Amino acid sequence: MAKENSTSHSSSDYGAQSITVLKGLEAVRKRPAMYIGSTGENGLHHLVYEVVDNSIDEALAGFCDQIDVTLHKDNAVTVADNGRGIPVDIHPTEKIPGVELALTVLHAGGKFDRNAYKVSGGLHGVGVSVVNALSEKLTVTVDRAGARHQMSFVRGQTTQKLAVIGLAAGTGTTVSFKPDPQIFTVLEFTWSTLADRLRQLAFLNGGLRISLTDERGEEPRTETFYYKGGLVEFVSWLNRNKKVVHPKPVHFTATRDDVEVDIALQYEEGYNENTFTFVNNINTHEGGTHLTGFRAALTRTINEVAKKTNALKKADFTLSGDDAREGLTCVLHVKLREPQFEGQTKTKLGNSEVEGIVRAVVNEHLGNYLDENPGVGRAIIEKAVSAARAREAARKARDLVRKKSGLENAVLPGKLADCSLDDPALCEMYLVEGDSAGGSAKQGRDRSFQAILPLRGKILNVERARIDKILGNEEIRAIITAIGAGVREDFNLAEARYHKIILMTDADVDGAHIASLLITFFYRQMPKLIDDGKLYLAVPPLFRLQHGGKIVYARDDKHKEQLLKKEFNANAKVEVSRFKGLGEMMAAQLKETTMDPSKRTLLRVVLADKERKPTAKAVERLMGNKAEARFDFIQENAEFASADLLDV
Ligand code: 0RA
Repeated sequence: MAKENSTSHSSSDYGAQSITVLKGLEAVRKRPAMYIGSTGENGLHHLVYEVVDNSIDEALAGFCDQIDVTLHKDNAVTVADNGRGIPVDIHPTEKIPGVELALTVLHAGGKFDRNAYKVSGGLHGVGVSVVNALSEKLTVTVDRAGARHQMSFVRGQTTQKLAVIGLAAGTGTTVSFKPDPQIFTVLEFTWSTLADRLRQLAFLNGGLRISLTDERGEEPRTETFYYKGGLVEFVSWLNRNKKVVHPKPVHFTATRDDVEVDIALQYEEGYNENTFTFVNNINTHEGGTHLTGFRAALTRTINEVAKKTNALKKADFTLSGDDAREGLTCVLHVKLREPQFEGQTKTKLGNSEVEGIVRAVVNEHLGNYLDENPGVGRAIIEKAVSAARAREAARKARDLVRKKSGLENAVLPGKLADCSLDDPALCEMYLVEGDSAGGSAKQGRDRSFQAILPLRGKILNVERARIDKILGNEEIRAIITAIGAGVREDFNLAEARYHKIILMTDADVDGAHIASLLITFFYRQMPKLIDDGKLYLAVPPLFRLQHGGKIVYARDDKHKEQLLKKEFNANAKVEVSRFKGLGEMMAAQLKETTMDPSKRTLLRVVLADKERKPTAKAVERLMGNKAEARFDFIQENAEFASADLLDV
C-alpha cells in the first residue's frame, strides 16, 4: 500500500495535491462501475465517449471543428481534436499544469468552465481523469502557443512530467490510451458501436467533422461523419429508406430562458413513430419533460391546423396524440445548464421548467411553419385524419376477427384442404405459393395429418399496412381462420389447429420474398407461434439427377455436387435438370422430396436473438416502404433464410 501511494512526482511543491489525486484515482480503480457503468463492453466504449465529450465541449465553445478517433492494433485508442489545447500553464490555485489537473483530478472539468452546456449528469462528464485511472497507459499531447507538449501516465500515475517535445504549427489536444486489462473484462472495441455514437454526435453538432479509423484489420478503414445540416440531415438519414409525406424536414430552433431547443421532424408514409430525444448531446432514451412538452404541442398544433383548414368538417372526432404522431420521424435536442437526469438508466430529463419551454417553442414555430407552408400542413393533416379513421376501422376489424376465430364453428376458408385427424399436435398445414403448386401439394399430401392452403401470389406486406387493412386482406384472413388461434393480444396458442405451419415457396428470389412476407406476418401477428417453434420452411429441391433408373434430388449446388460424387459412378453421364418452381413438379415428386416426413428437410424459423432486435431490424429493412431498399436486401441476402433459421 505504501508503495502504491508513493508518488512518482519528483517535485514536492504540490505534495498535498498529489495525495488527494492518488486517493481519487484509487477510488476510481476500486469501483470503476460507479464511474463508467460497467467494466464490460459498455464501460470500455464509455472511455472513448468520455474523451470525445471533452473535445465536443471544445467544439461547443466554438474552437474545434474536427475530431479524429483511431483504433490501434493493440486496442489502444487515440482521440485528437483541433481545439485550443488543454491549458499547459500552472493553474493559479491548484499549482499544477492545467492538463495535469484535467487528467488526474476527478471532476476537474468544472475548474475551467469552458462552456455552459458541458455534458454532465448520469455517467457522462465524469472526466478524462477517470479514463486515465482505468488505462494501462495514457499519453496526452497538447499543441499550443507554438509548442508541442506531452505527458504520460500509467494507471493514472504520472510517469512523464509535462514537457515540450517540439514545435507545433496549430493547436489541439490528442489523448491516446490503452484500457487496463486489470480492470476490463472486454478489451476489444466494436466498430459499429463507436461509429453509431460518433455519427449521432456529428448529426447533433452540425458542422463538426468526426472521423473514425480502424487500424486493426489488414487495411485501415476510415469513415468520416460530417453533416452541415445537423438535425435536418439526421431526420433525412433516419428516413432514408422511407417514402416521405413532405420533401423537406421541418426545422426550428429557439432559445428561451437559457434553454436551447433544436427540433427537426418529417412525416413518412409508415405507421410508427420514431422520435429521438437528446439533452446536451445525451440520448434521453426514457424521454422526460422535453418530450412531454413536444408531444402536447404537436397534438395541439395539428388539431388547430385541422380546424383552421376545415379538415375535420363532418368528422365527429378529434385527432389523438397517436394520430398526430403516426409516421412521424423526429429528433429533439435541448441544451440547458443544469440538466437533472432521472429514471432507471438516468436517461430521463426531470427539469420541470423544460416542459413549458419546449411546448411554447413548438406551438409557436410549428404553427407558423404550417401556416406559411400550407402544402406541408395539408399533407400532415391528411395523414393524421386517415390515422384517426383507421383507428376506428381497426377496432371494428379486430372485433370481427376475434369473433370469427374464437368460435368453434368458425367457417374454414374454402381453399383449405383440411386434414382428417383433429389432434393439433399431429397436424400440419402447408402454406403453398400459387394455385398450381397447391394442386400438386393436395395430391401429394397425406390427407390424414397434412392440410394445404394455397396462397395466390404475393401476400400483403404487413409491415407497410395498418391493422385494419391487414385483417381485411382475404389471404391473411384465410391463414388466420385456418389456424384458428386469433391474432396479437387475442392469440391463444392452445387453440391452434396445427402444431406445424410450413411455408412452401419456390427456391428462387421471389419465393424467398414471399416466405419473408409470411414470416413477417407471423412475427407481427402471431409471435408466440414462432417463439414456440411451430413455424417452418419447406426445402424443395432445386435439381433432379438421373442416370438410368436412379433418380435423386438436390437442395442446392453444394448438395448437387455431393450427390454426384456419392450416388453415381464417376464416369456416369448424369442428367441434371433444374426445377423452375414448385408448380413444375409432379405430385409424387413433391411428396417424395418435400412433404414426406421421412425424407423431407424442414427449417424451423427462430428469432435471431432473444432480444429480437436484429430480426426486427432486418424485417423492417426488408419490408420498409422503399422498394429499392428492399430489393437490395434480397439481393445481398440470397441466403437470407439460413441466417435466421435453424435446420431441424
Ligand atoms: C480547459 C480550458 C480550455 C480548453 C480546454 C480545457 C480543452 C480541453 C480539452 C479536452 C480535449 N480537448 C480539449 N480542448 C480544450 C481553454 C483554454 C484557453 O483559454 O485557451
